[in-house]
Amino acid sequence: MPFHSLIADTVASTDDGQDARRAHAELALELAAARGAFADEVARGLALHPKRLPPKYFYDTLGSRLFEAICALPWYRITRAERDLLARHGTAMVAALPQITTVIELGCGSGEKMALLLGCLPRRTVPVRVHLIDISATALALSARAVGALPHVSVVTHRAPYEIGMRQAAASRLRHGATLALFLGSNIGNFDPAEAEGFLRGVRRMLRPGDGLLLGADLVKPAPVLLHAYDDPLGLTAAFNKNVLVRINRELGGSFDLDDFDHEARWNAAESRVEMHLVCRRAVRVPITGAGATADFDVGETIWTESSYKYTPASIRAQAEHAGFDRAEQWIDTEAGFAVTLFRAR
Ligand code: AVJ
Repeated sequence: MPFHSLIADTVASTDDGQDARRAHAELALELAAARGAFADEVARGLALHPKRLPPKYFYDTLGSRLFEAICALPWYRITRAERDLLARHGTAMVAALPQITTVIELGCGSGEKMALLLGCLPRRTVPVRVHLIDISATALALSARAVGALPHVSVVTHRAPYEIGMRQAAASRLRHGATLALFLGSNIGNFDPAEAEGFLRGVRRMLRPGDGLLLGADLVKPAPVLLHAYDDPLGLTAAFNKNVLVRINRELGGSFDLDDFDHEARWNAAESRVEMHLVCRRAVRVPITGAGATADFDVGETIWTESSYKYTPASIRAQAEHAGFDRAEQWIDTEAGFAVTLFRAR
């Protein structure tokens, strides 16, 4: 994707306002930084011990499609469990807030869940403004299509990291009515505890007292079950993991040989997280010209590409309450081990 079309995407989709020119300049800077950040984060992450890459870079076009496919695997139950909870209890979830005029989804995926919840809103004649925030153009396009087709709904897409998207959405939010923020799919699992707290505080700052946050989180379950979800017998998760190397090769002139790396999922019980790694099978030197870096690997050395923290119903509540939310209600699929919790901004 050429850089100028990144800017055009975002500008075209931000709220029309008098500040469009200033917004354009700011966005150009922010997106230039975001673009350069991939090279920087790759160079920095591969210089760490253990080597690390941020999971947000999984989601190029192919990565987003691989993730969608993972969500259909029998061993990966997060998406279906959450969808079932929303389908069964969506009406109660949205009824817990006063009239909702704004819904903001952080990491929108396919838009299916958003569409489901919007369908649960009472008085469907009141216009609802939907903000979709995602770094994946594919996810935004899918989501905007699903949500934009609904009556009385207007969609604003923000192709941006969470923090930037939240700032844009908050700046252009409607004055009247309540806002419901959605952070679903256990996306919170990618954050370590300190990051999760910082993120939740950021969401809280974007909201006003009485606004809601609907948070989906995967629960701790037996290790073999967790490992099957992150190392599936069809090899989709392995492909999803290795795709980040494909992306580095393509976008940053990397020279990873995919055959040198194996996918591995580990359950770290002490930290309550599933870790995904790419394990190097032999000693290799990998130049990445576009990042101005060379990564040297020993046999068995890994790149730690993702953490998926697993929660308990109580640990979810504790964390959000610590960040300035009151809990309204919690819905749990005990069989799949998944919880959706509604918090209210204090
Ligand atoms: C999208 C971050 C929730 O951690 O379960 C799926 C991503 N990684 N399989 C997760 C993922 C491997 C997923 N999240």
